[in-house]
Amino acid sequence: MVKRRKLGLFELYAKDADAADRQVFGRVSHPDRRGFLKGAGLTAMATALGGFIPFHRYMPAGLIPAAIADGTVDFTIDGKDGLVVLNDRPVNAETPAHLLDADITPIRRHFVRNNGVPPKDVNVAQWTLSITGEVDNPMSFTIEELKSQFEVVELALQIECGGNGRAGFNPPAKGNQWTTGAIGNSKWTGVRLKDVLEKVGVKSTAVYTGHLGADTHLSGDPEKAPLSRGVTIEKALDPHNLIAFQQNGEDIHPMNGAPLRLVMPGWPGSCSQKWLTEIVLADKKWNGTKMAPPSYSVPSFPVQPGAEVDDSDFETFHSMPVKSLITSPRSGETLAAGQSSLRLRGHAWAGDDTVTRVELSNDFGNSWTEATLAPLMNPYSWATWEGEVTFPIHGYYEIWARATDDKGRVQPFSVGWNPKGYLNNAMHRIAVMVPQA
Ligand SMILES: Nc1nc2c(c(=O)[nH]1)N[C@H]1C(S)=C(S)[C@@H](COP(=O)(O)O)O[C@H]1N2
Ligand SMILES: [Mo]
Repeated sequence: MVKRRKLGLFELYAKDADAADRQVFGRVSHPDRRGFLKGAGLTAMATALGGFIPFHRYMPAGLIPAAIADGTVDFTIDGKDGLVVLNDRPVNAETPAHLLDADITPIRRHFVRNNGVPPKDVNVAQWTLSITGEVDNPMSFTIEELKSQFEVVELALQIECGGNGRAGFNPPAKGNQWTTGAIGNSKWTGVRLKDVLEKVGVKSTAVYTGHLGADTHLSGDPEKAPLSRGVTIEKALDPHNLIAFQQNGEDIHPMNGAPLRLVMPGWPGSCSQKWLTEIVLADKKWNGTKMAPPSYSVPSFPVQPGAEVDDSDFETFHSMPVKSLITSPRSGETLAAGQSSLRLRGHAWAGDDTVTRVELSNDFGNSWTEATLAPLMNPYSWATWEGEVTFPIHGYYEIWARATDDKGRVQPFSVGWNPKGYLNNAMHRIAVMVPQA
């Protein structure tokens, strides 16, 4: 059973009470923490508590109001809406399935997966991207130069974290407990990575890329990169990889990599370097942070749940597996009295491959009805599907969705365990109550 974790208030306040005040109530009352909550922060607190607080002027900052002290809080990220925060340092937040209903994921609904601390005070005009390593002419480009020297394209592209679905593994795997929401399909505007690589000249010795970004390590150590992944040169030269400077026609959200990021759809999201500053072409597999097993790797043979696996028995995975999501209705709906059928909608995707079919079941997988797939906006976009199920009698139902890819692979009921909790493409299910007529 997947569980959704919000940040506990005490956990939040214990880490950094000032930051907690800011997150929960929008402002810090006083830097030395002896002050009192005022203005917008007070208004936010009163709203959260459901009314005016007569003695607010005596209420110490950093005090967790008793009314919500045993609760959890939706830690808010400016410009994001409805995301469930799994961690606040580094910031990691996923999107509930019903908020991913749009064909194009709005910026405010695109999940956030950070391994470190995003850069502050980004200077867009001075931002440069260097291409180095096994190239004929190492070069640097400002964002303006990228825009003027290469064709600018816009594509709807899925980015899915390799650990999406991790919460479904038992025994649990360490790391962010993503349920289903580490997936997004925004429209990205940028230039093709392929065009830029061809301009600098790819040497025949180049077999791998390495990606570097401007975020910093949680430890503060400037020598350490929080994440630096790469892909095979064949994948890098796919014309659907973008060096992107816009998301849905607007500036990229700061947490999604502004002002410049890679979007490498199909492979784990970690390949899509945010705050991109440099791409190195290497003559062997890139050795940046989180390239080596067990990161983004699974055992090369099935293992018993909970088993210890030697690093040498891991393989780095590439394309993400076929998967689907039910985005409408949201789980837990009760139908109107007398309603005996339900229309459903969602999306499906299959890494580097193509979704050919989506099916729905309301009898725990005993029988299936086929949904209709809308045409793809472009390769590597997710596909939107629509379908209908009918209910023979009142009661509790689960609706399961499963997608099939063009290689005939079908989503499983559950996936084999792996130590780091990657690649969980088990079927998505929602609960529906059908009342007595
Ligand atoms: N520089 C940098 N790029 C990064 C990351 C990071 O921590 N630092 N996280 C990666 C991971 S693991 C994922 S899944 C995607 C998530 O992209 P998003 O946060 O825009 O949804 O960004 C990738 N790019
Ligand atoms: Mo990720």
